[in-house]
Amino acid sequence: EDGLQAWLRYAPLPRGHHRSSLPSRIVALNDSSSSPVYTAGQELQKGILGILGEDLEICDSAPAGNSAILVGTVGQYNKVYQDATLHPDLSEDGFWLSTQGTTVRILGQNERGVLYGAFEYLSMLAQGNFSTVEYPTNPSAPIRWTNEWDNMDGSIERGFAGNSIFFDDGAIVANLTRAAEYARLLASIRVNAVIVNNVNANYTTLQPDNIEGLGRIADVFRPYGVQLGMSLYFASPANITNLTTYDPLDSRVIAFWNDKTDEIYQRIPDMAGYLVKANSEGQPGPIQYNRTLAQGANLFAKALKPHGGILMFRAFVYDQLNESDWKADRAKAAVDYFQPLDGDFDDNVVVQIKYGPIDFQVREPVSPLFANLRNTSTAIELQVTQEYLGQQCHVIYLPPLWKTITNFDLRVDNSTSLVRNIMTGQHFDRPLGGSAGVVNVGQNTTWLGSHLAMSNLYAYGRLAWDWTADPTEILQDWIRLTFGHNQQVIDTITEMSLASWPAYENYSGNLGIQTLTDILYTHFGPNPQSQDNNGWGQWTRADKASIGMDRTVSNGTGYSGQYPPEIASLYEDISTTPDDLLLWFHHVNYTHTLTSGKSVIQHFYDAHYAGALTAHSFVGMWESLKPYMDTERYDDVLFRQKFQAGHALVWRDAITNFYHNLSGIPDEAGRVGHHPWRIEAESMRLSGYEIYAVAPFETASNATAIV
Ligand code: BDP
Repeated sequence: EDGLQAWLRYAPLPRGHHRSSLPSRIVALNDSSSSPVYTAGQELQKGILGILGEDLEICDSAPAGNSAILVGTVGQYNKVYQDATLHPDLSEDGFWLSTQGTTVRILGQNERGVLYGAFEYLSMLAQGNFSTVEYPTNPSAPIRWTNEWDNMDGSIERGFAGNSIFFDDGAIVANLTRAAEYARLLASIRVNAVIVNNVNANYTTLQPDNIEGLGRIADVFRPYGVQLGMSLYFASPANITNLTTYDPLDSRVIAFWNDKTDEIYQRIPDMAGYLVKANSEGQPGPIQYNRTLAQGANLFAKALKPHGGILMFRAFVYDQLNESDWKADRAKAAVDYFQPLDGDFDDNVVVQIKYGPIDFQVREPVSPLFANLRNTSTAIELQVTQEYLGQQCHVIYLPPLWKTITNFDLRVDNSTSLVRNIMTGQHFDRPLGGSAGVVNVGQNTTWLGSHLAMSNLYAYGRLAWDWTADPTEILQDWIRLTFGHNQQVIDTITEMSLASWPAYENYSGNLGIQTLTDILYTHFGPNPQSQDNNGWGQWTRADKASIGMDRTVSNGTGYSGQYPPEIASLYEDISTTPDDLLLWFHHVNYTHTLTSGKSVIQHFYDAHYAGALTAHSFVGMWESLKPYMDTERYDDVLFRQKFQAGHALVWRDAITNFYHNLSGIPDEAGRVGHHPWRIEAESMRLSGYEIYAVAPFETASNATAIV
């Protein structure tokens, strides 16, 4: 149980679940090994052997209505069974699943859909569900992608599970077994494309041998119906040709990208498209040439168009800010840059928008850009990798966070306009839309560096397919598939998971102040003062008496005015701003009273203690599962839970001490700064260790540690 099989373990179904009559064979209507229909047959065979111990043969035809699991597209099915006139209501990638006694039919709108249906059936079997069903299911959106921030040298930006499974030393790795295994996992959750290299891209990706290497990745993805996409470095023409420009309107630059794109499609005819980060965090872009972001995006969109490719263009564009300019607000940047360009993007451009206006913080309001682009296709960008959220060393089940965003009603034109309907293209009737999850899997056998973190990847795919799905049901499917059927295991992991995001918010940054993490580099431990005096525009604006960023139109940066009127007035008014976003929108005294009746500072103290206590309780909860768990995963998770419990204390004390020192306001419960029972490492008799002063001071008690 090293985690490699994730939720596709096909563990034997415990006794008591078995059902007597099973279909007696598998009929796969395409026997070419690169076909997802062929893969579906293989996967069913392997899964049923594991789950039920039956070794079914695979054949390519059988009389209709026979005892068989039949897999194929609707087209293939109706061709073979000429009397059949089955036309389930399917859209692209959708499938129809029918289980009637020993006749099971899994028909896809396309081959990828067939494989999705096979995985759905296997998931039912693995969970002991033998019910009779017959239904079609279709995706919420065509774009259900992951982004991997893998560098060509094999490192991964914000990856916490070892080096890349795709790249090493400037090239594509020779052994792509893990890449194929990853595609299998993704197909089982209906993710249909992967951007394999970092948004902070490198022009070397475009060298002929690397295109060939990317072609090899696409080859191992293909049997799983997963398409490959790639990130581009905007200034590439000026790096790999003798051009001295990368101006998107220069005909030589246009020719370069057209030719390069043709070359790539020659090797990878089904390439999904490109992802471009331009004019952001030092990346070059069209603005260097006084061209608009839309002109920059359309350069690639036009090159992709003849091949059916999609250009994902990131809305994460902002400038370094001058901290002394109190009206400067990075949260406003995306709307400022993109709203004036609405309607200027080609039809195969999708603007990829992070869920909040800043950057994957523990709590952010919805990015107002979703309400500001009516004539542009959009997709939401989420992070499965927990960059600001504990980096897989803290357990956080993310779907409840995602749901606060996707279920949010932006009230465009004063009527219902849920983010999930905007980003899927439905609301503004756009041809494209969907989601990109930044996953950053690595070579670690657990994929993400932590067994429990995989619930987030599983849930990402399930939600991308259906944003109305329930996070708890998804979670419990994942638990059964990953850890088995024991009710205590299911209940305990559910309880931990559902308590996890609120706990992390409590001890890392609450009331909308953002994750008070080290903002300048690691994004990991507490470092509240790094939030101010930096050009990155993530500011607490805390002083001796008050805290929070006034983003109102009347007194602040004007950010709240970027929302449609009903939402703008909700946030403009301190009395209607929800407490959990109070400090995002308003600058208040520490003594300001929340709707709970507590002061802001007392809430800070209490929440940090409560959050740390919850994190501590996870250790005991996990220990209670020891009798029902394999040692390998039990030990691995226990180690992480103990780390989290300790790190939550570091967080608690760092943040409470910091604001206690700054405000001088005592904790009503007398806890902050008083831990008489604590034994400091530096007070012990030391041999082989030295005491050293820690900076920032509040990350260690007494500002000292041992080394
Ligand atoms: C920031 C990450 C950085 C990414 C950037 C992005 O720290 O590594 O390159 O976002 O999304 O949060 O482009």
